[in-house]
Amino acid sequence: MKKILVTGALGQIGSELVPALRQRYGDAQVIASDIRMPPADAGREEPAFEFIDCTRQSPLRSVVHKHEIDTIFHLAALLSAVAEEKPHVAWDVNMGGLYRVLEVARESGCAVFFPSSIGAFGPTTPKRGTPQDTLQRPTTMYGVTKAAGELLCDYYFQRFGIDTRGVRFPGLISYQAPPGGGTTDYAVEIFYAALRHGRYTCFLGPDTRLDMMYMPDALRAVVGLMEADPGRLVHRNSFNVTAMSVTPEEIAAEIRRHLPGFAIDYDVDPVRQAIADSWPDAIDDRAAAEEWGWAATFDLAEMTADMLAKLGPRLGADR
Ligand code: NAD
Ligand code: AKB
Repeated sequence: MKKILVTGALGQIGSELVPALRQRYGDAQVIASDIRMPPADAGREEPAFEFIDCTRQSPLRSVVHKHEIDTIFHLAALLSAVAEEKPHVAWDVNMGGLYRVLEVARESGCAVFFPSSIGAFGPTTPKRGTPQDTLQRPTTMYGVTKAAGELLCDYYFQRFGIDTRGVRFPGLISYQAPPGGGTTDYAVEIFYAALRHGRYTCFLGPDTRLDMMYMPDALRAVVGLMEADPGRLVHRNSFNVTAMSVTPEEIAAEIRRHLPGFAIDYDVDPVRQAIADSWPDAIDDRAAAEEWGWAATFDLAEMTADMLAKLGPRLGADR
């Protein structure tokens, strides 16, 4: 039976991955952790939570021993836009945290899931049909830590036999928790703004094309890869995965099919636009399909319909 630790569990992915893992493996099998404490809202009890700063090895080690953890889903990180504001902190958290997680995994024999990103690519990477194995010269601190993290995970597998696995996620779209300060956050904000105000001012230009994925597909990717037969995995770390390649104009047009009055305008943030321009337009995820059966289920139309249907009542309930 798996015993799982999730770091960065209160973020956009963790707040949905933890319940999904608990549903699959049992509540007692999944320990959530973060450098923040869970919100103290009545009626929502966190069954198993540990406060962990992932840059500190001894608390990590103690929690892994205390709960006899055998698998770590290491989500704690600073995202691309925040990392450009605080590059030194991003290096400490993204690289220092991963290194310490891998060291504890080496000591205890844990498997590790590490999410890389389309941010691990750079302006010299082929932009369309970006191959699984290709040129990676990222020009952001986030991308530097993701590309180095992919290599470090490969190293721990090859040198120490640690079962490291990972995907390169595109921008993730979800309605449970807000995004944490990335370049693709607009693709979540646009739905909140559409439902609350009927309009949205986008910080990326109208034709900025990036890969995106709806959260249910992202959760399936994590579980699918971690449960895959290791004998079939050629790449192990940093599999390209995607579900759609879209622009702000295209998402806005799809929202308008449900909310005809929705309006979008643009106030481009040069920092986030430069980051987006350095990333691919559309990545090729055939290696993930061939090696562990990956296939996305939500396209732009299906994701938009589901987002609006699920988010609407939640925002209504908040008001
Ligand atoms: P997020 O910013 O929403 O959450 C990150 C969490 O890490 C936060 O809850 C934060 O409190 C926690 N954290 C920060 N510093 C910490 C520390 N020192 N110790 C412990 N916890 C700390 O991020 P997310 O969107 O949930 O992303 C999770 C992972 O997936 C990250 O590695 C991110 O790079 C990667 N990823 C995310 C996306 C996306 O679109 N969300 C896309 C590609 C890759
Ligand atoms: C970000 O924009 O930083 C993340 C990512 C694609 O890695 N959403």
